[in-house]
Parts: sequence; structure tokens; C-alpha cells
Amino acid sequence: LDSSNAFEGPEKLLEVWFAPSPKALPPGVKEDGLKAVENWEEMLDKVHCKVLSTIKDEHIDAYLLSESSLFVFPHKIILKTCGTTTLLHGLDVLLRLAARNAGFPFHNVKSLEDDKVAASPHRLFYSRKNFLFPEKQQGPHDSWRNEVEFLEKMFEDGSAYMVGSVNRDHWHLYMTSTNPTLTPPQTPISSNGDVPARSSKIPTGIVQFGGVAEDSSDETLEILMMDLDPENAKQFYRDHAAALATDSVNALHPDEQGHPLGQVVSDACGLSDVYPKSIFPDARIDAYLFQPCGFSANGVVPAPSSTDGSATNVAHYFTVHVTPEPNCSYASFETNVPGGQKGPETVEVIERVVKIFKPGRFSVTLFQAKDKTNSSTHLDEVTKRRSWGEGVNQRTEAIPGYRRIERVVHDFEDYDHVFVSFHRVGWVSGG
Ligand code: PUT
Repeated sequence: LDSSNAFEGPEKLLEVWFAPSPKALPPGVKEDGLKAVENWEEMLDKVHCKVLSTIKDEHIDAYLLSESSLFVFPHKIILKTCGTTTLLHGLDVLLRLAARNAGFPFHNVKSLEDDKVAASPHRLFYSRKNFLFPEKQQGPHDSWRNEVEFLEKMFEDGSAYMVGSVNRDHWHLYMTSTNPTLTPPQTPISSNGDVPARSSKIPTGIVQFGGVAEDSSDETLEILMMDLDPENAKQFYRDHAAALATDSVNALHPDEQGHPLGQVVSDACGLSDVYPKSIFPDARIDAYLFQPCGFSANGVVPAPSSTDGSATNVAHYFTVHVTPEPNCSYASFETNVPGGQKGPETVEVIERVVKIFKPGRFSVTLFQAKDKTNSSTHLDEVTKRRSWGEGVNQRTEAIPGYRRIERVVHDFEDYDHVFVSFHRVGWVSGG
């Protein structure tokens, strides 16, 4: 691949939990938890990206960034950044903001820059696909080894994995255990200076195990797509979208066209129908079409109201980022909307998304929290279904038009995880 004018689409992805659920925030934390933080720019400056726009919901704040997305829940954040951003450089600021601005219990950590205060995460995940142009990345993102070393300087008990074939598409994951120890270990201090007691109040609907309350409905699906069909990818160029837009949108100054054209593209490409209004009437999309090309969208998806008309008490997200240039084409889709229930099954979501982008090859990663009350996990159900094939070595036409190349299953302590790669039938590398 010629990297001279190429953009690194594959993102770095950080998910940091400060409490096991939005209903189990430690005493002393502001009511909205992390949603009370207003100055995320301090963190994003160190990552080298900017906020383009924000949509706020009672349960999630969704920030569309110049390089991907940030989602803030009361108890966790998800930061996804592409290009040559330095995501891990924002981690110490995140831990400080969580302590100072949201009131999470903190440690004083001598090795940290700034004011050396760090909230203790409940759990941290850092992951990414193998880069297309690794030589363009800045440290610590210049190698997986350096990223792991960086994280190991901050946490005592993380585990690092490389999932999938080394010489093909693969995926890296670092995750801490629950309530990891910050390096060097310190006694936690609450925002009012006291050593905090763990809350003994476990809200109903939350499964309790290991002494803490865990939200057992946590699920994350990522679809990472490469070698997009070049003709189809033209819809993510401004020139192409302008032909579909109204005269009033086309009359705007180019600086003002990003969002309205983003909406045009979301509707035209089928993204607005992945979680359709007929099932999710309150779903909202904030989309942006870059100049001259490239597309990003954040979706906030409140769960459908119950049949008795009572208000929903949870909202999920999805996020999409597209690099359409043929020399480095890539698109990603990520969501925590649980598969099935009232919406589409996980396999249906994958089929819908793959139809939008028509990749030559793609990988899927699916995290599913284990339901400690039920020995048959969701992963069992998903991977045993016809469409995922029966055996690890059996290559099935799992997604219409695609051949499954690889599947790797991990049975972690409190999550099931599957990584699966597909190639379009007839797809030839570099062809
Ligand atoms: N990206 C990591 C996801 C972990 C489970 N939500």
C-alpha cells in the first residue's frame, strides 16, 4: 500500500468504566456522573482532535469529533479516534477529569503529569485493529508493544491479547481486571478527602457478583470493513451528495454543508434504517460529510417504550466512520444496542451494514457480558446459529456473498468475545 496520501481509518478504541452501572455511582459522585464534565477539550487536545458537534440525551452525550467519536455516560466513556491521533495521551487527563469534575474517588499518582490526581477506573478496555499504515503512527501507537507498555505503567493488572492471524486482519485488546490497581498502588481518596466505602445499595435489575454490582446487559458489536467497493464509496464524497441535496443545502457555504449533507447521506446510504424509526421512534443521528470526502455519524438510540407507554430508562449508541478513498478505503460500525430483543438480531445488523459499504473484506468483534444467572450465554446463541456456521474450521457462506475466513472465541471471566473475519466471494487481495 502506498501511504503517501493515505489516511488511517482503523480506529483506536478506549472504553473506561468508573462504576459498574449508571445506577451504582460511588457516594460523592455528581448525580450525572461523567456527564457533569464540561471540559472534554482538555483531554481531546492531548489526543489531537476536536469536537464538531454534540447531541445530548438523558443517558448519553454523543460527541462527533474531527477524528471519530466520544460517548459519555454517567459511569463510563467510550473514545474512538482514527488517523494519527494519540488517544492514550488523553488517558491521564480523563482520570483527572473524572476525579476533579465528576467527583469519582481518586488516588494521588506521582508519575502523572498535570495535578497528579487520577480516578480509579472500575474497568478499562483498549483495542484496535492492525493499522493499515503503522509507520505513520506516533508513540506509543507506533507498536502494540509500546501501547501495552504505556498502559502497564498505569495499571498493575491488565492483560493484552492479539486476536486473529498475524499476517492477515487481526485485532489487539488490552483490558484490566475489575477494579484494577493503579501503578503505584495508593489508598483511594474520595472527592471530599475521605477514604470511600463501597456502596452497599445494589439497585434492582443489576446482577451482583464479586462484591460489586454489574450491568449484565453490556454488549459491544464492531464491524471493521476494508477495501470498500469504489463505485459504491462515491456516495461518501461531497460532489456525489450535492446531487441528492436540495438547492437550499447546496446554496450554503461549504463550511456549513457538513451536517445537512451528512443527513442526506445517512438517509440515502441506508444508515438511517439500520435501527428503523418504526421500532426506535426516538433514535437520532448526528452525521457529517467531510470536504472533499469522508463521513462520520453518531446515533443515539433510546430503547423503545414498553407497551404500557412507560418511559424508557436506557439509551444506546451507534457510530460510523468512513474513509472512501480507494487507496485506503475503510468503514467502521460500532454499537452497544443489544442484538434481538425488540430490534434487529446481531446477524441482521451485520448484513445491513455490510450491504451499505460493500467491503472486500471485514472483521466483526462482539463482546457480550456474561449473564451470571444463566449458563447459556448470548455468545453461545449467536455463534451456534446457522449464519455463523457450526465448527471453528468450517468455512460457511455466513453473510450472503461472503466467506468466513476465521473465527476466534474467547471465554473471559465476565465477558464472552468472538472475532470473525470474512472475505467477499471472489475478492482478491490488491485486486
Ligand atoms: N470496546 C470494548 C468493549 C467492552 C465491552 N463493552
